[in-house]
Amino acid sequence: MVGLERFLIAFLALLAICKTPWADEKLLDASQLKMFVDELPDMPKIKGYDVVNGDHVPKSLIIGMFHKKWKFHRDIPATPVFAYGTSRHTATVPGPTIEAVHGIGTHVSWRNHLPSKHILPWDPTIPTAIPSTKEGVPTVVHLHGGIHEPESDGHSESWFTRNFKQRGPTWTKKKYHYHNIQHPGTLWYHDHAMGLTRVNLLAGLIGAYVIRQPDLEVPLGLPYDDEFDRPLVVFDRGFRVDGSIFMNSTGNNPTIHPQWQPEYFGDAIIVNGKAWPYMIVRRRKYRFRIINASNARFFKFYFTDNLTFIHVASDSAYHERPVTLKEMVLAPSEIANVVVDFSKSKSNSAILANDAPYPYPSGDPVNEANSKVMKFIISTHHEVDESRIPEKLIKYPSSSSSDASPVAHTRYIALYEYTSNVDEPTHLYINGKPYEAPATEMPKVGSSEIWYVINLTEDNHPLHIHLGLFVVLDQTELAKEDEFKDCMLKYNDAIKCHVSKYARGKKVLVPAHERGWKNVYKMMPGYVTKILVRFSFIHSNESYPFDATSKPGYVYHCHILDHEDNVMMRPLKLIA
Ligand SMILES: *[C@@H]1O[C@H](CO)[C@@H](O)[C@H](O)[C@H]1NC(C)=O
Ligand SMILES: *[C@@H]1O[C@H](CO)[C@@H](O)[C@H](O)[C@H]1NC(C)=O
Ligand SMILES: *[C@@H]1O[C@H](CO)[C@@H](O)[C@H](O)[C@H]1NC(C)=O
Ligand SMILES: *[C@@H]1O[C@H](CO)[C@@H](O)[C@H](O)[C@H]1NC(C)=O
Ligand SMILES: CC(=O)N[C@H]1CO[C@H](CO)[C@@H](O)[C@@H]1O
Ligand SMILES: [Cu+2]
Repeated sequence: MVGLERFLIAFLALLAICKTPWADEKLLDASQLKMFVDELPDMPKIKGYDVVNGDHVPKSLIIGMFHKKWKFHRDIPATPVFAYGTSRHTATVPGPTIEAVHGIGTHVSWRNHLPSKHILPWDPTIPTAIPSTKEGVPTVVHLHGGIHEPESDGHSESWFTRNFKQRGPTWTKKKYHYHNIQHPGTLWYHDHAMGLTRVNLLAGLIGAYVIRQPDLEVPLGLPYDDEFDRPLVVFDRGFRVDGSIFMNSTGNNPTIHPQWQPEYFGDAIIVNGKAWPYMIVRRRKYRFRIINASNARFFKFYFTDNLTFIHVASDSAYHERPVTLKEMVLAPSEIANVVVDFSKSKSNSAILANDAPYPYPSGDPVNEANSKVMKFIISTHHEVDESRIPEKLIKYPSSSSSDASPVAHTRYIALYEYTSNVDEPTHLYINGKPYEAPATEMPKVGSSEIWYVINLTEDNHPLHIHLGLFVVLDQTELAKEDEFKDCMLKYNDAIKCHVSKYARGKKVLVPAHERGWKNVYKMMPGYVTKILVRFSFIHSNESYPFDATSKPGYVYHCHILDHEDNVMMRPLKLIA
């Protein structure tokens, strides 16, 4: 072979192996994508029960996590994702919607079929699940809003890799048991592995779960069947031109945490796995179970024409009465159940839009791309709509402070953010404690507690408590907050720092549609939010049919996933 040919072959080989980093990182400009070109998908439905001789009986499901490609938009090349499904072929992003029936247990064997390496950059310097072999993607599934045993709660350290080859320190079993004996409502399942929650959800490990109680819900008259009662799983993503999900692999403090960034935002708004989809609707009422599955983006939803949201449930529980809203703010992992009556529209289409600044509430305003969510194309045909909005929904006892069960304990939960010498966040802690510090929140099974959540940071943190449900009682601004913060940074003790002396500023009313039982709430910066947390069912006085005190216990955390991972999460240990 002559020298020139050799040189050329070597040169071409080199070109093939070293794509320029610039080409790799070339980002897709979301504002160049055409909106409303893909139809809203309906995710596959899986029944979490069997029917034998007309009766509902428990069922066992096997749901896997698969590495595959997913089309997020007509003009975005297929994207490598991690997806839940009964097979690789049927796996979707979000995953299948699991439909359970009140009182009938669902058993799920969650199977990890993921490759040896993650598709997104993760940061080994924050407390993270790392298999001893350094091979495999740790995963563990949490059913958000579920009332079930600790062994099936998807504890962050109960992770496992492909074929259960490697298992986390608190791993106990392969098959999870969801009792489904709580009140009916909308839940969602998602990954919860230590330090990897943000990347595992970004990769696609998300899905809806609905508990239905027909004898209680059908008489309400709300839209309730497959066609008119639909989950909308909303999240934001950024992409590269090759279709892959873009996540910045350089941290904001690269010398401390090479990759971790405090909040992930993408410009493309995805609903049920499609960017800015459209949905053809009939001129009648629909019910949407809107699940905010973003890492950090808050949404403030409104319609561009005069349609309203009739809010019937938030998070997992129905309200006492419907609340009509022109706009509604949804924090990460908050759930809104709304009815939209398209017969009220004067036109043939309506755009669901968003105008929440990011980070919320004091960040950048929305742009053309992330200000639109989806489009509804409304049939011109007028029809008879048998569904209705009842005046009264469901009243749970003790949903206000006056008729609550006696309060067994009062706790102060302070949220801290720490910054580096360049004033960039390095990590966030609850009560100044790392996740590994022994549990300090140890409520009694069946008890109610008052928690004062004190936000000492500049962000709004959606706090999520596993197992328990809570009612937001009030939100009070901290006066002379700098003085109070100085004291807290020194002593980390709200009583010693006289929190009651400072919590005497402006009171912010809890919006009507957020006064019911919740499992996530937005903790306003500079405010003390007082919540009543209940560690028992809200619909009955029966005790849990499982041992809530068993290992590995539960957790509570901020639901901005990037905060939760580093490490705005603490153990929650129930005691007898
Ligand atoms: C990634 O993050 C780094 C550090 O915060 C920043 O300097 C850089 O501009 C980011 N890159 C992109 C493409 O956003
Ligand atoms: C969704 O939740 C994320 C994080 O919890 C939050 O930042 C975002 O604003 C929420 N978006 C909507 C539309 O509710
Ligand atoms: C929306 O309602 C307002 C008043 O409530 C009215 O002025 C406006 O014309 C309405 N717009 C449409 C598109 O119906
Ligand atoms: C639980 O018991 C209390 C008092 O014993 C009662 O007021 C309340 O209505 C009961 N709740 C339910 C759901 O039965
Ligand atoms: C008590 C306290 O420090 N609160 C902080 C909460 O957030 C605001 C910003 O919205 C800060 O200015 C406060 O310092
Ligand atoms: Cu947070």
